[in-house]
Amino acid sequence: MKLTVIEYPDRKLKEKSIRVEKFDKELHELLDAMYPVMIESNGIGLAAIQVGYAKEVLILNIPEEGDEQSVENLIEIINPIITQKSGTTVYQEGCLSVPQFYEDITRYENISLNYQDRDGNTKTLEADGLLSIAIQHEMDHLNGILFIDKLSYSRRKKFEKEYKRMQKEKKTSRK
Ligand code: QAP
Ligand code: CO
Repeated sequence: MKLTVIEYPDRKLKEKSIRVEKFDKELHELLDAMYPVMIESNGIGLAAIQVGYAKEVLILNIPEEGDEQSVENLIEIINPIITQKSGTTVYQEGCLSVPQFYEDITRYENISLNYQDRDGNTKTLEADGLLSIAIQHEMDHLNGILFIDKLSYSRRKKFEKEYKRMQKEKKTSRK
């Protein structure tokens, strides 16, 4: 299974993902293929829709001290539901599907969620800090929402202008 990251403004990213019902080999192959794509693109989170699969699947790998990522910290989350949320926090977010652009986004500071692992076992998780932000960012992808959709009108305009200029630069620098 060869996967590539879909980039804005691809309309696929607006699709709403569907609950996973079968915890089978196909799901495991998707999860196994998503991990190297995330690591090789220097990501800390990736939702299945970003590689073209509209399923409620996301993976996270929050770096430790020294920005090191370890497979031991890989979290695979399927069919997540937030059960509690509190506080607010602001973080300069980015997204593998919106390369080279970062903006401050407000999220809940603490969340609790229920989800399933790759074998369908029900799990609960309490998250704060970067993990909490990353989960909320990836769960937005499951609803077809990108972090740039949360910007004010003027910031969004600034983004569209910068992003278009960057796409043009990319094209002309391609050999
Ligand atoms: C989502 O984002 C996230 O533009 C994961 O050139 C964002 O992994 C979670 C990335 C903020 C928590 C806080 C973005 C890599 C990676 C880029 C990512 C880029 C290279 C984004
Ligand atoms: Co993203």
